[in-house]
Amino acid sequence: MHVIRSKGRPARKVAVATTAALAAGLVAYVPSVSAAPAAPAGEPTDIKTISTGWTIPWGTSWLPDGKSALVTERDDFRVWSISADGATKKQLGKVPESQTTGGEGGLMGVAVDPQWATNHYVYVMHTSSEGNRVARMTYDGSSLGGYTVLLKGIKKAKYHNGGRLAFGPDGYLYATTGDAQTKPLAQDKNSLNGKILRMTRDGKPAPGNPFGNYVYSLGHRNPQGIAFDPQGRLWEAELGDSSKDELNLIKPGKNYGWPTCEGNCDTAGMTNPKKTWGVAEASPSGVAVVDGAVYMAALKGERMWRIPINADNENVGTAKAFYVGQYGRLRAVTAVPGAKSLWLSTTNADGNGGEPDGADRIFRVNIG
Ligand SMILES: [Ca+2]
Repeated sequence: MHVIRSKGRPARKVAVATTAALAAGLVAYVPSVSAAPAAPAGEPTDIKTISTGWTIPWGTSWLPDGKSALVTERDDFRVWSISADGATKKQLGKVPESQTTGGEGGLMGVAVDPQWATNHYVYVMHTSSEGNRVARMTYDGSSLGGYTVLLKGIKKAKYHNGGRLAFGPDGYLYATTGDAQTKPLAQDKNSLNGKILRMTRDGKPAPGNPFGNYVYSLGHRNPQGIAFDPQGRLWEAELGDSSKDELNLIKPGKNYGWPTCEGNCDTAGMTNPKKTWGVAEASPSGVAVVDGAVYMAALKGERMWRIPINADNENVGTAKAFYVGQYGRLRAVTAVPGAKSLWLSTTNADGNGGEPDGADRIFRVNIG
């Protein structure tokens, strides 16, 4: 059974005392100037809105100089530039040959080339008429152009389109692809679906890939965020079906289980996740690594998870949730270059969130 993961969003929890309750002396009045308790070291200390007026901002990628970032909007295929302080927002253009899937497809991930200063390349993953594509464009600091298809023929579906892009420390581009609601594709090494792919800047399979094609890892249902830690390890968040979402540590050629396994299992040849969650408390999308932890944005779970990781072993620590129910569906989380900070964005203006166009926003979260 395909489970549509995002319906029935509960009402926001309102964290302020009512006037009536205050008047009745039922709750203590806490002056707004009082200091909040200090956050433990390495945890988020404060969050503030830096940009509003967005409609399903799906992907974020920083320019290497850290002065601005690119942000995609899923359903109108726009790419924006936004300054590091959030004050300046400029529409750069639309990604050509894009369309939605009436569900989760559209303009999804974006990755700025680490060598952008010399090649001006940016990469997007988007849905088109024949399926999902990875495409390369040029952005010279003022406008977006030069659309070149790097990889097409990734099957699309209403749901399970994957869609996130990231450059590895090896200089290759990684992309997550969903099973396009066709489960066996995830186990087919010759299919582009249900995979993490690894390719060159020109869209060729990267040298050293485990099966001699684009496939880097397999057995994924709807892999979402990917992020590398300072040790060069690749962490991935994945939407399970009806029971378990996953945080995986990705290694080349490994099989992450779907559809044989969802969450942990004992099947030979399948690699178990490092952490699982019930789908109501997660349904993850983006991930980022900052200061010894993976941060994972949750859609249905309406929270941001912090999962401690270790530099010298593959164990993960106890996950802790932040902002539960406060801001709605959280989609992208991105490390801010040169700072112990994150950008975090909502997608409440989609069919699942039910809020009007323009209702989404981007936050900056500082880490203590
Ligand atoms: Ca799995």
